[in-house]
Formats: sequence, structure tokens, C-alpha cells
Amino acid sequence: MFDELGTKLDGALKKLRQRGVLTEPMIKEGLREVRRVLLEADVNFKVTRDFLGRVQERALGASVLKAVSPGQQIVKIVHDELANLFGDEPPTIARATLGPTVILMVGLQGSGKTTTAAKLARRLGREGRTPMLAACDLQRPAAIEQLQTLGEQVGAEVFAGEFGGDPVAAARAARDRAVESKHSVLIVDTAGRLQIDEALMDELGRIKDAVQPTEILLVADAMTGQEAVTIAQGFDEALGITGIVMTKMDGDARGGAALSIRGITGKSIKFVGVGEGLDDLDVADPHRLAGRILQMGDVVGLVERAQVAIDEGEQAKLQERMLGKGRFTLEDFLVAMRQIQKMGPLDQLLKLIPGAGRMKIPAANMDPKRMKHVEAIILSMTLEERRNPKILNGSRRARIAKGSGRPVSEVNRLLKQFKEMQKFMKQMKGMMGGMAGMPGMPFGP
Ligand SMILES: Nc1nc2c(ncn2[C@@H]2O[C@H](COP(=O)(O)OP(=O)(O)OP(=O)(O)O)[C@@H](O)[C@H]2O)c(=O)[nH]1
Ligand SMILES: [Mg+2]
Repeated sequence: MFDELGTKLDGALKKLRQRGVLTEPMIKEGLREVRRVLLEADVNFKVTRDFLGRVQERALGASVLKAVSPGQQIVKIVHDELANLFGDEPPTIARATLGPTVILMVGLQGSGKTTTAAKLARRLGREGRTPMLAACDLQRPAAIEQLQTLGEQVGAEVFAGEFGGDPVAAARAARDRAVESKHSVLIVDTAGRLQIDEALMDELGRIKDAVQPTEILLVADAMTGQEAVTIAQGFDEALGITGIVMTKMDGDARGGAALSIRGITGKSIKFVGVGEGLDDLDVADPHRLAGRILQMGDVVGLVERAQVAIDEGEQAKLQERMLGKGRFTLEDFLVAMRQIQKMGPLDQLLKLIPGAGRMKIPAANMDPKRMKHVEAIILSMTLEERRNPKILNGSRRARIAKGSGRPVSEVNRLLKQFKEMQKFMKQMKGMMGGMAGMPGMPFGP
């Protein structure tokens, strides 16, 4: 799913990611590359244009996050906006307030309606709901049998209309039966046609009236590209669909349909079919889908954590001390420890910074209880001691131990750690020369 698109987008963003400083022309050029990739993947022109407009606006207006590089920040923005193309939040299947929740499956021939109906029954069954399947494609005997076989496999009761009978009457009977047998969900499978025509829409319209569906899911084949978007528009105009299931995303579909369909129809993808197996149905979670396209979850995670954790003011002060004047005191150590604790394990975090893997990382056990002890020890020092730990001789250490209620050995260990951190900061300073976090780094104009 999205493999080719992902690789190409990664290539387009690589240049931006590798630069320490980004100017407006560089950003614009990088985004032109992204545009080319999206259009090549068959993403709708208008969707692409709006998408890039939003990315550019956010990229140029973004405030500099000191903990990450500007290129990493752009990756995050692109990721967010990709997720936005799919929707704001993970989709859900609505529940009827009265009687069974009825899900009507519609779509063209061979798009995957019958298979998806069964996959959905299995999923909802596992969620503790009691789905019943209704075979209302009565044009081909094989269609009824297909659903019966699938129903058996997923352990759902199947209500089948009669071959050659009236699908509208069958749908109504299925609903009555579901009410009677207290099934909480009724999934109605319908016939497909080679193309959208009046007869098909008319029949579906009457089935809709008969069963009063809670959801009308359009099942669309991703392999048909932009055609899927046009089909969705057609079904929506005629029936008012509530969501889309994009099937065959495991194939070599270029992804354009999936990325465009919400922008054009206003309806979200609720599920994606990723194989012929009955478990091959994923909830279309916008962030997960964006993550599959842009396989840079580590960068995205890093920026997210930096955004959450960094207190801008404190960070600026700390950075100036660490990297500016090159003086790193025990007070800074305390601030750093607190921030690191907020951001998660230090070693994990450092893995995300390019080049940091080679460095010796000070052993920092960030268990909250230990953090309290660190604080107690540092706060038991005088201001002078905190700023100039060199004067901490044996008797001073003993006094601090007593004051903080911690053993001397722990005071010693903390001072050793502080020294390591100081050394580490010096290395960092070398590494970060001209890179992220240096004051005066332009991000926009
Ligand atoms: N690889 C892959 N195959 C799928 C997926 N969904 C459905 N299929 C296959 O597509 C073919 C058609 O699926 P059906 O469920 O019969 O399609 P339909 O829309 O009910 O077709 P009609 O009833 O003829 O209109 C079957 O061979 C399915 O196994 C998917 O997500 N991935
Ligand atoms: Mg079918």
C-alpha cells in the first residue's frame, strides 16, 4: 500500500531534510518536487494544489522549534496535511438508535462489495456486535452462494433472497428478520453494474427506502485510479453515501484515488481492503495512513515530542548556556533532566538525532522517583556550588547528602553524571554547529 508513492515522496523531501538552514526559495523548490510526485501518483490536480498551499503556508509561517531541524519540521507538516486529506479523526461506523444498524454496501461490479460485507461482519462480530448478512444481489445464483459461503466462514447468519426475485422485497424481509432475531447489525450486499446507470441507482434507491440504512458504504476499487473518485461522486449524488471502502489497496494502485476522494466528494474513507483474506480490512485511520505513505514515523514522533515538551523560554535559556557560552552548570543539568523526562528516554530520543548514535550517551535513568532525588540533591546546594561544582569537596558533599536525605554515594554518582553530561554537551555543540537549534536560523523569510 502506497509503497511507490512513499518512496518517491521520501526522495522529494530528502533534500529539505538534509539542510540545516531553509530559505523560502528552498522550501518552494522542495515542494515543487512534492507536487510532481503527487500528480504522478494520480492525485487529483485541485487536491494537490490545495494540499501544497496549506503545506507551504504552514512551513513558511512555522515558528522555529529548537530541538529539531527545519527539514524535519516540514516532514511533520507534510505528514499532518496528508492525514488531513483522509479526515480529521479515525472513522467509525454509526449505530442506529432504534433497531439494528443497517449498512448498505453499494458499488460497481467486482469492486469488492460481497467480500467487504463479510470482512465487515467478522470485524463487527469481534467487537461484540451481532451482524447478519443479507444477500440482495439476486441476479446471479453464484452471488447468493458466495455470500452464504463467506457468512459461514465469518460465523454470521445469512439471509438470502430468492434467485431472480425482487431485491427490494428481499432487503425489506432481511430487515424484518434482523429485528425479530435481535441482530444488532444488518449488512446488505447488493448487485453491481459495469457502470453507473439509472436502473442501478433506481434499484438502490428503493432498497435504501426499504431498509433505512444507518450507513451507505461505497465500495471502490483503488486500482481504477481517478475513476474511483468519479464513481464515488456519482453514487453520492444519487444516494448520499456516508463513507467509502477503498479496496485492493494491496495491489499496485498508485494511491491517487485514496488521497483525492475526500477532497472531491467530502466523504471519508472508512476502511481499506488490503487483501483477499477475510481479515484484510483495516480501519482507515488518517494518521496511520499518512504514516504508511511517509515512512518517517521517527522524525514525526521526534517533532511531536519536541512540540509538546519544550518550554520555549526555558529551552532558549538552556540552549544559550549549553551551546552559546559553553557553560553548563548543575542548574542547567536540572532543567535538562526535567525536560528529558518530559520527552521520554534519552537514549531513544538520541537515536532520532542524526549522528548522535555515535556518541557516548550519559547513563540517565529517568525514573520519576530518581528525578525527585536528583532535585533534592541539587536544591541542597548553594547557588555558588550549583554554578561551580568544582568546589564540591568531601565536607560539602556530606552536608548536601544530609540536607537532601540521600547517601553521599548518590551525590557522588550525580556529580559524575553531570560531568558526563557536560562532556556530552561539548560534543553536541560541535555536532550542532550550524544545525538545528542555533540562534538566528531562518526558517521562513
Ligand atoms: N487483493 C484484493 N482483492 C480483493 C479485495 N477486496 C476484494 N477483492 C477481490 O476482488 C474480487 C471481487 O470481489 P467481490 O467481493 O466478489 O466483488 P463484488 O463487488 O461483490 O462483485 P459483484 O458482486 O460481481 O458486483 C474477488 O476476487 C475478491 O477476492 C482487496 O482488498 N484486495
Ligand atoms: Mg458481489
